[in-house]
Amino acid sequence: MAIERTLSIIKPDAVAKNVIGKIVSRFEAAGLKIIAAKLVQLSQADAEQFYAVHKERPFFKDLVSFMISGPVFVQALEGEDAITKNRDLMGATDPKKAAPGTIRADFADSIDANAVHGSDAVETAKVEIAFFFPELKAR
Ligand code: RTP
Ligand code: MG
Repeated sequence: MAIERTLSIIKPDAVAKNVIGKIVSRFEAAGLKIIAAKLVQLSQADAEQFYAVHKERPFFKDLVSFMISGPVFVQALEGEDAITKNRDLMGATDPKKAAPGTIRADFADSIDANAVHGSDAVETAKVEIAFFFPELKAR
């Protein structure tokens, strides 16, 4: 299996619940290393650019307003099979459908306030990591 990098965002709902540490512990326990991290308040333009792939979707406006409703904790994670591993730890987008023991099952309230974001492919991970951590040397 390949060493990969992925972008994780702990969304405003989870930051507000004070569970950054609990979520980060799950990444660490799964062998994912944090190679960059910061707490940031996204602007509307940041959130619109970050989620640009969804701009024609009906939920886009709500997604952007939610993502700027408070600070987010952004991390670049590195490890074996990091993209899939992170998506497995996160669970399904809708917490009602997320498997027990996943981050979304344990910490998310709704499909909008769903605790975490994770890159979904090698190419998107590259773009998303460069968006938040342009200083990180590409591997
Ligand atoms: P993310 O990008 O945040 O990691 O989430 P994801 O891959 O599991 O889901 P995605 O399809 O990329 O959607 C991005 C975010 O938009 C919100 N969403 N709402 N109301 C809806 O039907 C709906 N569908 C998606 C979710 O907050 C999702 O995380
Ligand atoms: Mg997605």
